[in-house]
Amino acid sequence: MSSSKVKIFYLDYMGRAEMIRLLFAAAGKPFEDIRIADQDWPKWKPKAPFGTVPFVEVDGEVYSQSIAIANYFAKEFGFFGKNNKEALLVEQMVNLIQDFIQVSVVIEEQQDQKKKVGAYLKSITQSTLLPFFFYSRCRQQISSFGKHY
Ligand SMILES: N[C@@H](CCC(=O)N[C@@H](CS)C(=O)NCC(=O)O)C(=O)O
Repeated sequence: MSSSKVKIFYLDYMGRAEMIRLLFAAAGKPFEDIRIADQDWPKWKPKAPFGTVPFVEVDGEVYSQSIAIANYFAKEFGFFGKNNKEALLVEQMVNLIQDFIQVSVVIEEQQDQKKKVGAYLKSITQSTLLPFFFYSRCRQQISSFGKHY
């Protein structure tokens, strides 16, 4: 891996590729950051193993699925914990972030502004994830105001 040539293919924003780019930055390893313009994506799609981005090329071989890619490089760079228990903690956070991504994708995919607001409201009132985080965040804020709250 140390001398591998790596290309990361994604669209021109952070999205699902950023954690892979960040792993390389944290490890101080070089990679080619290939950012595909939205309008060019249809032309690239057939080159992607599963028709999606991100995908990576490592020494001429192509691989897909953001989590599989990130886990692979995290292990290669020594960021996946020292034992299985630490790996569990790493994967726990990765899966939590995936849950947030799922919620945000549903909201962001709405083109209609009213539907977008509706999807947002639904996510904060009906999913368990966001209320849980808002609640713990609010509780943290409120308790920092002092003992009377
Ligand atoms: N499970 C896949 C999901 C990949 C995915 O849905 N990528 C989106 C961009 S975030 C995509 O390729 N959209 C374009 C398309 O499906 O044609 C992963 O984590 O890599």
